[in-house]
Amino acid sequence: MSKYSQDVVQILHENQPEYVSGQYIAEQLNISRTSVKKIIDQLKAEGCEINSVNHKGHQLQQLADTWYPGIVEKITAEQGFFQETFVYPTIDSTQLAAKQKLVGNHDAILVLSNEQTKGRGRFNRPWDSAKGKGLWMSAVFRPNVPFSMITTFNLFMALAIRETIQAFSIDDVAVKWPNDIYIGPKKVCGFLTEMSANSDGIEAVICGIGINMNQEASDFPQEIAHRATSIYNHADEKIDRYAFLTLLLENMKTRYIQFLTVPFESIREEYVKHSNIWNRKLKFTENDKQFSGKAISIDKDGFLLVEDEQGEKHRLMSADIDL
Ligand code: BTX
Repeated sequence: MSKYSQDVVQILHENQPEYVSGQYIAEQLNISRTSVKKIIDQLKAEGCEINSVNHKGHQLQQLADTWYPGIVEKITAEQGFFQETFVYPTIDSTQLAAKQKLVGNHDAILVLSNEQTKGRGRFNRPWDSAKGKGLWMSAVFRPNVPFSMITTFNLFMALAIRETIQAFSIDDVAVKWPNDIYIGPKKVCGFLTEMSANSDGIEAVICGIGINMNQEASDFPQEIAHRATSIYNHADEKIDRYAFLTLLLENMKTRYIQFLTVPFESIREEYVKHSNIWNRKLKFTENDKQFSGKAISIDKDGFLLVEDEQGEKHRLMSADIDL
């Protein structure tokens, strides 16, 4: 891959939907027109749809299913929230990378990878993160808030993620408290919030988000195929990963500011309305304990109130729920 291919793709992207001449690109990058032609051929080979017309030039129609760092950085720069952005073609886990990056600075950081080889959910469970199919990302926030507020962070982020997926899905998208987003009976996204703290207080909150964007049903490993879905399965067309990322980051920023400025109480009704756990029998696993029951409500601190089959009440901060 030529070291100029990132620049070429950025020029084409900035000028979309216009045609850009090979001559113009060559001049901008101080390379030959033959080199430009080779790079354009490479970009087409990796999946970019580019119209090349004699005497007109090259018109980008669609980017390949990958993250081009320059384009991601442009999105984050325009948005002005994350000071540092790291983009990888492949990595073990964006969550591990984010935890390493946050040491020694105070920045808000975004880590994205086109593929994860060791994506992890809660309790170290594997998270399937196929190459080019989803959004595998970790975001580091630096809230200056008391420990007690952190329990609700996840709930604000849940709404940001839900409304972004809903903007691309024909079918209803719901939050499954506390860590998943569902379309119908299947999981389309899992996310988790971890915290790094020292004796002075919270150092960082690291939010890891895995969203199935463009998988076909047959792309999922057999173990999860019956309970995983992608947004594409509920949309008319392939999800444009850059449009999706732009909206997600905007929604996360808005919900983050809300998290800092208003109590969970102000979004509780909205959260409850978009949750899929009401009026049904559920199986809960909390630590090693299992019981069946029903969800009654979410309290002002974001804890789930549950009544088990014996009529006993529980107040859960986190749990696994089988629908
Ligand atoms: P979780 O523990 O609630 O969910 C993990 C469970 O979800 C797995 O045990 C499996 O049954 C199922 N699962 C695994 N992969 C998928 C998938 N692609 N789609 C649907 N279901 C699946 C939820 O954990 C939190 C997941 C966070 C993942 C992100 S990706 C970016 C960041 N990096 C990283 O390593 N983790 C986070």
